[in-house]
Amino acid sequence: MNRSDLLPEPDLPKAADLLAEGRASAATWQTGPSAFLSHYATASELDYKRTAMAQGRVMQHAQIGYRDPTKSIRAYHDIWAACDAQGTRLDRYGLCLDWSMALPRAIRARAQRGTGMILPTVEDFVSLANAAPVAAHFGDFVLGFPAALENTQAALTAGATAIGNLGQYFTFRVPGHDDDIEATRATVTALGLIAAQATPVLIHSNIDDGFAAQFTDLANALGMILVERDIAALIGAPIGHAFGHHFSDPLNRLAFQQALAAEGAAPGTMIYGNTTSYRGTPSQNWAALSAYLLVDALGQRLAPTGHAINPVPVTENQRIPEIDEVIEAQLFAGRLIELAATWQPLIDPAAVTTQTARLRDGAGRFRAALWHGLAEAGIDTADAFEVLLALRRMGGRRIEAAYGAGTPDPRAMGGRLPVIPATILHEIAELALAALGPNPTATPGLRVLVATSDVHEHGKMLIDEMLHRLGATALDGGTSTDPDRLIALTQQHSPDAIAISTYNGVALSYYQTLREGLQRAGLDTPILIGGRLNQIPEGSNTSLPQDVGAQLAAEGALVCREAADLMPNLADIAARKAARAASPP
Ligand code: B12
Repeated sequence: MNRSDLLPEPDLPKAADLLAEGRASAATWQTGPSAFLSHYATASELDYKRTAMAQGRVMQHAQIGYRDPTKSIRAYHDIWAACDAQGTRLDRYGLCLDWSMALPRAIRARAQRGTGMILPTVEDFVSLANAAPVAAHFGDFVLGFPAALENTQAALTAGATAIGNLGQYFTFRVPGHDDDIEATRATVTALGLIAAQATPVLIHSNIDDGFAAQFTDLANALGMILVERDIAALIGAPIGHAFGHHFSDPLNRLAFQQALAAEGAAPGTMIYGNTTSYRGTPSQNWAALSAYLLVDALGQRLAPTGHAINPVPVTENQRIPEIDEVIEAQLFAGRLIELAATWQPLIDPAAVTTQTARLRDGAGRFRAALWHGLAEAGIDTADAFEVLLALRRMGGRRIEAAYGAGTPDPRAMGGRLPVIPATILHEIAELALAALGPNPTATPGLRVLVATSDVHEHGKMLIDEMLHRLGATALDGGTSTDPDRLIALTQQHSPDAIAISTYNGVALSYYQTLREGLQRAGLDTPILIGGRLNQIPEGSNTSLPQDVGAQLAAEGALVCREAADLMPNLADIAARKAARAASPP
């Protein structure tokens, strides 16, 4: 990799100027008071976390963000009150902004909306974050996007002292917006504002939103945390990480947490729920919840890192959870934290220590190789703007292949044999085998263009794997691919079918734009669509998206509720292709 490929622009902004601009705006934008800060007489969540760590108290995190702001405010208050009444302390809320919030107010109205919360004004941030004495964590769609500065200003005014999400900066894309220089400029300026606050404000980064979602090796995920910490040091602000979405194996979950403790990467923000293991009914998901939450509670007891633990409601794989379901999960966590103490003697410290050492060793090598590689490529490693933009443009897959801790091996998925394989890879392979069944009918010769409408790419990885096993060709349509790009790729490659995996509550509008564009281009390529087939109806202020499967089918989409639906659809497409070949027009 070299500078001219990564940063060909002659006049990039300088980090020092942007940080100075951000620092200067601290004269106007300061951390406001909040119900949380005054209730606990603390200056910031960082101080509060340090106190909890010293006391050995395990903290709790809940994720909320409904489209209807009044419902979000009600949730903010009622979840805290219900837990408080039962003696369970809810420490923090992760506030889930909608992805349209990633764009500045001036142009937000024309942005595509997802399923999350829209807070139009600074006052809306303030009203929400003061509805109960719980720390407000603005963790999504703030840092990393064109609206980073104005959303950070609003979050600070609301008294939030944890703001993110640096992980999203590296991997997320807002539909129709590809100006990465603008996103980086806004992010670095916002970081300058954060660093200049009189009270410490944590930069939050969910590593599973970032490159850890793409890496095949957990050691590299830990290494990336260390690299992001180095970047935060360039900025002069503390950083706290979240992890956990993609870790289903308890030993690795505990070892990763202990490695963070040993690296002094604490306090962290929260440990995310291992929600990829929610695949069943609510009753089955309670088992998945207990399996990850118990080890998270134990980790905080054994070596506190200040991460709050996150009991994700068991309906999360079906829909956005309701307020009473969040309360239920929190009360469950409160009791589980108490019971966790009795499990402590069952932990094998030697096994955890060995795994922790392997992780740290690999992470250290990744960190050193990545910094060395950046410098060698001609990137100014003292300039946060250059480093951030170069890493984002390299992307997780290239970074892992070039600088990963594992031994190079062209047959391995990430280009290297992982030091500690990411569990999601095994899980996808298992899902593919289960969906294919014992004797799947092969469809050799079929070429399918596979893409996602947003950042969720496990569905795509699964379909790619299944196509491969069926002898078909999976053409890479990319992740977060706009319909226009997919139309261009269809014209270029003439696939037999397009397969889309979509999760962001845009299934119908995405399909309609794609279908119309293909028609205009004179193409009638079959479109298979799966994932979360829902959408909040346009103009509706209800908080929950509605299923659009029937509408999609009525408009000609091949609706796939499960991965196994791929096979009958492919068989039909193959049969029609064979018939066309037998009797050409
Ligand atoms: C993992 C995950 C993430 C990861 C994704 C990492 C990655 N690189 O893929 C991360 C952490 C990055 C993430 C981010 C977000 N996520 Co998310 N995420 C999930 C989660 C936990 C699992 C989804 C998944 O990968 N499943 C694995 C696949 C293989 O299984 P499956 O979904 O059951 O799919 C089956 C079928 O549908 C089928 N299938 C899927 N696609 C296709 C396609 C075809 C053609 C076919 C044939 C079949 C098929 O195959 C599977 C097996 O049968 C779900 C919740 C859950 N437990 O389902 C939320 C979820 C999808 N996320 C959600 C949201 C809101 C977000 C965010 C907006 C949150 C935020 N505020 O930041 C962001 C997205 C931002 C963006 N720019 O796009 C919502 C979507 C809400 C909705 N539409 O109703 C969910 C449902 C959580 C929730 N209940 O709120 N997420």
